[in-house]
Amino acid sequence: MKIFLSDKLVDEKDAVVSVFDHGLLYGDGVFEGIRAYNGRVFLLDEHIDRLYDSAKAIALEIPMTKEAMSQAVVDTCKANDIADGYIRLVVTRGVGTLGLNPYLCEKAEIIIIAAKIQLYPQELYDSGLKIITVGTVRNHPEAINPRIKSLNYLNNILAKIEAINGGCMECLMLNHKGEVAEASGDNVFAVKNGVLSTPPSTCGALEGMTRNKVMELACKTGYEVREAVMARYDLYVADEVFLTGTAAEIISVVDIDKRQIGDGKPGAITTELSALYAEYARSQGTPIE
Ligand code: PXG
Repeated sequence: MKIFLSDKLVDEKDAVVSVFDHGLLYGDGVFEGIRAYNGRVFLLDEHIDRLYDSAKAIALEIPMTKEAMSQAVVDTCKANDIADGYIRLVVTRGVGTLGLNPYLCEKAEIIIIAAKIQLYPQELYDSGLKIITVGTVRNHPEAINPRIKSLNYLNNILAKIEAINGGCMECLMLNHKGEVAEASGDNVFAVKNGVLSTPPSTCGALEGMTRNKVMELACKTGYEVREAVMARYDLYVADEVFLTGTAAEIISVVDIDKRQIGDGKPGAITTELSALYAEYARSQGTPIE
C-alpha cells in the first residue's frame, strides 16, 4: 500500500511518524473520513473545507493549499487502485517536545490512507440497530467544540465502550443539558408524521457530511426537514429513527433504551432516503482517473 506522508507518496513500511508527534502524545490534530464510490471521491471539497475549518479552530496551520490537499487525496486513491473505498486524512500538530506547547511543533504532519472499507453487515441494515443512551456526556462546546473533528476522540470512545458493554454497536449521546446530541460516530435523525428532525450542531452534533446531504435530498423529495433541540422523548415516540455517517451511510434504529421505535422495523422513509442517498453517492464526486 502507498501512503501519502508529509508531501509525497511512500511505501507503507516507510510511512512512520515520530513518537514526539503531538498527534500521538496529545491527540493534537484533526482528521476526515471520506468515501470513494465508483472511481470518484465523494464530497471531496466539503470534506476538505471541514478539515481546514477544524484546523483553524485549533489554531493549526496546514502547510498545504486546499487544492494541493484535494489532489493528494485523488493521487493516493489512484496509487492504491481504489475505486470504492475509505480515505482517512489526518493532520497532526507534528513533532514537538514533551510539553503541551503546540508552538514548539515546527510543522504539521499530513497523512492520507486510502483503503478498502469495512462495512456494517447487511443484516444490520435489514433489521435495524438497537441502541442505548450512555452516561458519557458529549464534549461541552466550550471545552472541545463537537464541530471540530479532532484526533481527540476519547469522548466518543468512552461512549462506544459503554455501548459495547451494554450489548449495542452504537449509542445515543446527550449534551451537558441532557439534549440529544448524536451517536458515538454518526448523526441521528427522527421522523414523526413525515417530518424529519435532527439536532443542530449547537446541541453537540458534528456537522456530518452525510447528515447535510440527507437533509438536502429529503428536502428535494418534498419532506419537511428541520434542526430541532430534541429530548430522548422525541426519539422514543418517533415513527422512525436513523443514523447517518460516511461509513454507515443511513442505518435504521429500531430500539432505544428498550423502547421499540415505530413497528420495530426499518421505516418507509428511512428506506426511501437510503436508496436515494446510495444512488446519489454512486453518481457524484471528483474523478480519480
Ligand atoms: N458524528 C461523529 C462524532 C463522527 O465522528 C459523524 C457524526 C458522521 O459524519 P460524516 O461526515 O461522516 O457524515 C462522525 C463521523 C468509525 C468512524 O470508524 C466514524 C466517523 C469518522 C471516522 C471513523 O466509526 N464518523
